[in-house]
Amino acid sequence: MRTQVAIIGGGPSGLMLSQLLNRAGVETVVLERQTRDYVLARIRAGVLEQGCVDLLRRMGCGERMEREGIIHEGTKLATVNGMFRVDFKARVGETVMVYGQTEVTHDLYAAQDAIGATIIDEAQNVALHDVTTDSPYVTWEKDGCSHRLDCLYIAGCDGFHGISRQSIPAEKRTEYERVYPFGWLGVLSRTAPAADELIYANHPRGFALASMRNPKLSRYYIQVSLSDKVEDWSDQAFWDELRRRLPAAVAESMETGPSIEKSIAPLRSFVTEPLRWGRLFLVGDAAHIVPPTGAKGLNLAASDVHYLYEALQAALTGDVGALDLYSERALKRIWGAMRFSWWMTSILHRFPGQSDFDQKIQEAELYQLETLETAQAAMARNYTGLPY
Ligand code: RFL
Ligand code: PHB
Repeated sequence: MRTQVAIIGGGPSGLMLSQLLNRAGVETVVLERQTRDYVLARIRAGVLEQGCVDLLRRMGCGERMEREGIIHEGTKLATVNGMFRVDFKARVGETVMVYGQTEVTHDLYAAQDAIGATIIDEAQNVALHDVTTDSPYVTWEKDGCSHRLDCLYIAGCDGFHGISRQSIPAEKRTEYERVYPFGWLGVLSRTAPAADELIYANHPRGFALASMRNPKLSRYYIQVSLSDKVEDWSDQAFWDELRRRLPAAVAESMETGPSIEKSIAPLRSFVTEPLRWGRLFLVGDAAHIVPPTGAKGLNLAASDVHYLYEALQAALTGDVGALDLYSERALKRIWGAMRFSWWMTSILHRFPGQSDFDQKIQEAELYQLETLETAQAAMARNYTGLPY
């Protein structure tokens, strides 16, 4: 089998890249380890930046998002002293779109099917070969048979635990990492959202977030200890704890119900550099992880895809030098989102062993955000998305 661009991973990064390239007449093959049902059942991101929204529109995946997505012009932040709002529209003239990653992935698969793109699921033992030569290839197994795909370029879109990054010799990459000493317990429930906008809460018992998917589907998170297991948290225990951490007026009127998904995610900041090794390019979570506090993971995947798409298109029409710029261009934006996600995480969570000094600094950060338009503008600029 032969193609122009082999794409490892059929998550949002891989599907977005495949969709853009196919529409530009470039041949691709996507290799996904899991079944499509498995990929579509994952509950993850909920907030899309304008840049991501525009990219999805440009690739012909904006129709349902336009109809069902909810535009948010600001967000709320809560502390024990009360709740305040950061108005994105007023501060920087931008908004975000609340539309779940599950829906985005669904729309991308539908669009890929409609144009007849090749997506091979349940591809086991994917391996990359001759990546530093002019004729790289990929092998995998499916249904007991071995397969080979020859290509010009490989896009590693296989997430944090994929094989693409691991295929780069350790001495050729530099990794930067911060692991946070807590996790997020997330619950999805068929209930009306607690408020009309997201609420990020800093509370002495730990961080809480009230988010949503649509007017009948809510998504909530609370900071938990890394040793906690999902089984430790009954629905009742979750709702009780969430109520304690949200402002009283919100907690009192909040609708609760059975959880339809419940999971714990650790929090990590991670970047590998560079994003290129020979003809392999890393994209999205394969290259970097942000803690979810800034809602940046999926949005960074979208900007990586945008940069790599432009570089591949240029390379395939004769300007091979464009590929040299991908890593540098993408990393500039990645580090911007790294900083913002780290900052949001550090001002909103309770850290084990946090000193009184640390506590006072956190309060001062939140007070500035509440009272200074310039601080709000900086947050709004970053939350709605740095320019591409
Ligand atoms: P994904 O989604 O992990 O997809 C990678 C795909 O590659 C497949 N794969 C392989 N395929 C073939 N061979 C192999 N060896 C393979 N190994 C893996 C996997 O099965 C998978 O299908 O990475 P991608 O495409 O780069 O997309 C990244 C996003 O999924 C991620 O950044 C976001 O979900 C992060 N995130 C959020 N991002 C936002 O922009 N806004 C948010 O509000 C937001 N909230 C979140 C989040 C992530 C969370 N969790 C659980 C990590 C909230 C949470 C709780
Ligand atoms: C979500 O709705 O899943 C969500 C929203 C905002 C975040 C993280 C997750 O910062």
